[in-house]
Amino acid sequence: MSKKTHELRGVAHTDIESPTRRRFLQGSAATAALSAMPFSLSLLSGGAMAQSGSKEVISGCHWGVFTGVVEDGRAVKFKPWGGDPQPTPMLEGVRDSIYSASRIRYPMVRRAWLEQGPGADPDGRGNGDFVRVSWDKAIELVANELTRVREEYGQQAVYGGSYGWKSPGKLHNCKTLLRRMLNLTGGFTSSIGDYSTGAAQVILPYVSGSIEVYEQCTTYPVLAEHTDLMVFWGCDPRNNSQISWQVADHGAFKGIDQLKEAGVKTLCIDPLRTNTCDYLDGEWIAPKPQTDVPLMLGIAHTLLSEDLHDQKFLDRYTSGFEEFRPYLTGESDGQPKDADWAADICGIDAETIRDLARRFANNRTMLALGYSMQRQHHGEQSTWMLVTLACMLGQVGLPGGGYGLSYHYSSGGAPTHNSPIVKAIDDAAGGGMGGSVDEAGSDIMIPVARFVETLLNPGKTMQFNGSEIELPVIKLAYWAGGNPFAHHQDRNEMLRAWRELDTFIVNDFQWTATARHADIVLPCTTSYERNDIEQVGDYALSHIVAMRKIVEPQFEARDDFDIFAAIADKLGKGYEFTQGRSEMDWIRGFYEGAKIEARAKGMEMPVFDVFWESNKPLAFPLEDEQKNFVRHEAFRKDPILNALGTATGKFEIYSRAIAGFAYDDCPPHPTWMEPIERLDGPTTKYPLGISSNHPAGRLHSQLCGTAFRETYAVQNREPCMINPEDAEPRGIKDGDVVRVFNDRGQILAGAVVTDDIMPGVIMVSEGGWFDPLDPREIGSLCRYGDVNNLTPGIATSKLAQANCGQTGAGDVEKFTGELPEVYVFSQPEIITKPGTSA
Ligand SMILES: Nc1nc2c(c(=O)[nH]1)N[C@H]1C(S)=C(S)[C@@H](COP(=O)(O)OP(=O)(O)OC[C@H]3O[C@@H](n4cnc5c(=O)[nH]c(N)nc54)[C@H](O)[C@@H]3O)O[C@H]1N2
Ligand SMILES: Nc1nc2c(c(=O)[nH]1)N[C@H]1C(S)=C(S)[C@@H](COP(=O)(O)OP(=O)(O)OC[C@H]3O[C@@H](n4cnc5c(=O)[nH]c(N)nc54)[C@H](O)[C@@H]3O)O[C@H]1N2
Ligand SMILES: [Mo]
Repeated sequence: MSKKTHELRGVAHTDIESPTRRRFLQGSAATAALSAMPFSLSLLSGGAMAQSGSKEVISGCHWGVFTGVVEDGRAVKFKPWGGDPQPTPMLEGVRDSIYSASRIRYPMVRRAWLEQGPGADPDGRGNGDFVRVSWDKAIELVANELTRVREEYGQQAVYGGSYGWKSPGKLHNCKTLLRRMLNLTGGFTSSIGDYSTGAAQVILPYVSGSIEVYEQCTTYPVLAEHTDLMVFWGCDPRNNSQISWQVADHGAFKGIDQLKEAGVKTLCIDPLRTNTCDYLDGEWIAPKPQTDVPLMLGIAHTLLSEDLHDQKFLDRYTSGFEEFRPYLTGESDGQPKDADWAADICGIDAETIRDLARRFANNRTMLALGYSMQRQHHGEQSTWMLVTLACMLGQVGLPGGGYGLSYHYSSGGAPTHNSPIVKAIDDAAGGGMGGSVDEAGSDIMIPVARFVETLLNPGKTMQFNGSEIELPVIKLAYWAGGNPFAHHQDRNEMLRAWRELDTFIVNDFQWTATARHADIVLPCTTSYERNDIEQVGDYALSHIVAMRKIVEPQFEARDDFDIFAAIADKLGKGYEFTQGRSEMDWIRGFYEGAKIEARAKGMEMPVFDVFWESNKPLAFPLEDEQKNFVRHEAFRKDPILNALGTATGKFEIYSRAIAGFAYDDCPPHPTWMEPIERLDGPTTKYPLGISSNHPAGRLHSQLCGTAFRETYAVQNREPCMINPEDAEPRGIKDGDVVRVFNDRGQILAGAVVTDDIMPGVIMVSEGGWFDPLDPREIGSLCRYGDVNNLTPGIATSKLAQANCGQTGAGDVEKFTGELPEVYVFSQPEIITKPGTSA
């Protein structure tokens, strides 16, 4: 173990943590019998209050732990926490989100809806014609409308699926709070799955027995010690682990440094030269997007034909290779999936493909896969084929070998600390800390990315993962903590579908396109205007952090908790919603629960008030077992005792269950099927592949409305990466405004001409705010650059019904017309002529 690795171990990286307390926590872990030993405040207090009028408050957010510097009631700076190995520059945008021009100030109702009732002038949505109302009025409108829709159409007509990344925090989880309110007041239609791993999380239980995508990978310290070849396959931890679902620990940055230090050879298979590739001086291999399955098959074919595959592993730990083999060799369909065949499709030459197979087999190789490849038409196949490839290599369960599915996500691979789990408020459907079991729950769930299809096809039957769903009639949708007018594909199809709704209600703190397309808009607080509690690191669980309020709520913003409590109260369920507890009662309760669990693990956490006042995250120890975690090691050691959760207890390269569904778009073993469109696809009309990666300077659409946008926007438009080979013939120069288009839609964007993207592909990040030139016109030009005007709204397959955000083709031209002003980052104003919406 190198010295560096040793120093990085555990909690030793923080200069803010009190060494005394650290030793205490670690010591107590060793000697389970310590009784509660209160810490003296002097040991812990962080000097939160400086001179009058100025204070420093520690808190946490998706972007990490930080200190809010407050002067005269205003947050003037968010300083990164000293214990953060690599703070993200986005923190400055996070602070600005409190004060940005796009902040929603008051409850607002769309004029046509208010004056003429639900469903009025549905194509006027998005035209900016809102009327300010009082909170009392707004709550009453929402409560009455919920009642009306449930009475007229049934509870399923209320959609509360409300997907989105909201803000972290165990209490102010607006998505859970929305469901809590809806459950208590009469039920609703909910959603299942997510946009992130919609395909992988459905297929993996058949393949490896669990969803895997959100589970721990072999840790970075193990990789640094044992891995010869690290393959980042559409996987960019240095971009994507800037944020976490909980509070980011940024452990992936430390991990990447460990790889660098150890001199691990890295290979990046990606249409883009990624940040991770650059930083590690990695070898860059750029296949055409959406053709990784052929590339993987070409490698697999080489392994088999050169006898480099591990037959013993396949025999002992997998089932179904014999059913897959004839497909691979071409015996079953006359087409060997060899390197030459693969080269024609993916654009990597055959000799390179054969060489990859040999290098993978002759080295300790870790295949780290991102999620983009399964966010594509037939996206189930890439994940399945990657696991198959790893099984053929036979290194699964060995230190530093096999595959990992979350190295890029929330710092997967950062070792897990010995920490209790802090519980959270629940949706009241199943009892727990709130609610009673007899309340009506959500009995209909639709796959999350099929909401638009549902609106357009009520009553239709849909296949989903071996079952049939009858799509409900939906008349009211309520969103809190998500931005569907950014995250969902095929914006214009979505606009058509939205016209089916009587009522669309949104809680948010900023005027996103989603809020602009709502009928009732309720302004919520940012998480910097309320108190909460959260864990640091989704995988690392290194600390518990008090998310302390930094400033008072702006304008008339209210906490989602209070908003939903008020609606529940109007509907006679106020007490059931709050349980009579205040914000701090709930937070204290969650902490106390964790304290009990910690005690069972032999650790004594400080009493709540001491923790809360300390103004410091509470650190938990890291033990060797977790530090040296190797994924699937137990299964490899004893595949009977530690059988996988699949039908056969082994990795399934052929699935009888999937064969039983007989889906034409999801065969029973990994298979290459052409997507509806791709770069150089046989039936693709447009010349360029469109990628829509997760943005380097945002969390999806979050922060797009802040000053941080200026660090990357081009003439105030979303950047569009394009290779010089594609830019030159089109007369496009770096910094030009371009129009990107296909048959589904059109957007403006700002050209970034660069060799970091392969020829034939352009990249516009997801999450740019939708800003239609004429909101009434479907197909109108988006002024800012919402890439989901261009992506297809189709499902990956009947198995997962997941989204295909990373599928698409189109073209680009230099924009020569008069450049329209971008409206979407300011307060709404009436975009069509006044009066036309009324
Ligand atoms: N083309 C394409 N599309 C994609 C993707 C892609 O790769 N390509 N990726 C997909 C993926 S993986 C995801 S996860 C989705 C992300 O889609 P979303 O999760 O919908 O995106 P966010 O921008 O995070 O939206 C969160 C919203 O919640 C609001 N919010 C934050 N905190 C609070 C709060 O406390 N209360 C309330 N009421 N609101 C709050 C924010 O202001 C913001 O408007 O996008 C998907 N869409
Ligand atoms: N900074 C930042 N980090 C984030 C997020 C964010 O919005 N901003 N979002 C978070 C969320 S919710 C999620 S789900 C994850 C998403 O994690 P991912 O889905 O893995 O992220 P993407 O950015 O879509 O794609 C990752 C890489 O895949 C490459 N890629 C795209 N298409 C292909 C392909 O066909 N083949 C190959 N080989 N590579 C391809 C892209 O060029 C990119 O480098 O990220 C998380 N992290
Ligand atoms: Mo995601």
